[in-house]
Amino acid sequence: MSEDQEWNLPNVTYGFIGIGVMGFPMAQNLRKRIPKSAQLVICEVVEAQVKKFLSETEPKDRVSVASTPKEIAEQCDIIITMLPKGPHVQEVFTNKSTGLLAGAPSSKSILFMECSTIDTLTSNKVNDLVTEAGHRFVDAPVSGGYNGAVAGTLTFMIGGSEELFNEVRPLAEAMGKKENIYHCGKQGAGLATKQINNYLGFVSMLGVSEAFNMGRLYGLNPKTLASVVNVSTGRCYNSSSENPVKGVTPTASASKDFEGGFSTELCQGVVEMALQLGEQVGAKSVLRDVVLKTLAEASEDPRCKGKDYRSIYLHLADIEQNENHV
Ligand SMILES: *[C@@H]1O[C@H](CO)[C@@H](O)[C@H](O)[C@H]1NC(C)=O
Ligand SMILES: *[C@@H]1O[C@H](CO)[C@@H](O)[C@H](O)[C@H]1NC(C)=O
Ligand SMILES: CC(=O)N[C@H]1CO[C@H](CO)[C@@H](O)[C@@H]1O
Repeated sequence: MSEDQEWNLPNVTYGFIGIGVMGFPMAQNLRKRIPKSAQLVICEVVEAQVKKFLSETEPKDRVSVASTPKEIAEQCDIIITMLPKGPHVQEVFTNKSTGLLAGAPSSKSILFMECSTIDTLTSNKVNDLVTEAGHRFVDAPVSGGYNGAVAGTLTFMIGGSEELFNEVRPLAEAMGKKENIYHCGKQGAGLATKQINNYLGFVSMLGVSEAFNMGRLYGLNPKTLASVVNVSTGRCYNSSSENPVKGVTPTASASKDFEGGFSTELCQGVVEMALQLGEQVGAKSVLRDVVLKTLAEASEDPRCKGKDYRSIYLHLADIEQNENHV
């Protein structure tokens, strides 16, 4: 079996918009796995990212650059977008002079795989416009962070019809982990799933932080506490693998003083989206106000700002430094 057959991707023209922190390695992995003779057209506002991408590919790799999303739509059959926020997605799709829909010919049906983490209402709106114009759209947010994007082991949460899911699955596999490609339901369900998971992750981290701060103030050895929690009802991913007390889990972000990872501000954005979603569907939440307030405060706290969100522990414990329990 040739490599091309292995990835089962059609020999068409691919577009990738948003060559940022996540988009860059995702587009690189895509280039490696689409057929050799297929063209990849990229579009990115930050000039330096475009230069870097081109410098890391060879002419035989068939990568070209478009200056607007419109040009991408004119040339491409499958288009992936990976953008920071809802307004960027809206602009890229709907700008009357430079947007994707301005360039998408009515003579073909383009497949849009929208990987940004944005609110479901914006995604629904864009989906409606794309569908009305005779094209196809799925929301396909990812988790796994920068490292997952580089390694090609991302998790994809996909929203759209069964038929569309089957169509985008090979694309997701080219950038993610085969076992972690999920069809979450109809359009919007991928985003809802991602946001709800992040909400739960944050709430559980908050609980772990409060618990370990109580233990600290009582004078418990955090490693012993963690060992008991790990085999008891309090156990969760974050208590066992991402303990916020430095040294309890050597590979945890606490042991790197919360450098890198999923920043408090990004976490705040996604959790806010999740809670908006909860409100839209009328889900009761007793934690809502506390969670929003805590995240708003933490994202202004120098101990947490720009750091992995698990630094919420320092904010809650009101300590400057994590003691090292190695
Ligand atoms: C569309 O794009 C043009 C060119 O980038 C920009 O000047 C204009 O403000 C955009 N229009 C909207 C409605 O955002
Ligand atoms: C549980 O806690 C200990 C700390 O004693 C830690 O080393 C270990 O990795 C934790 N995780 C699991 C799954 O046991
Ligand atoms: C709050 C917290 O630590 N969340 C993490 C808990 O574990 C899940 C599972 O991997 C992570 O995705 C969350 O980020």
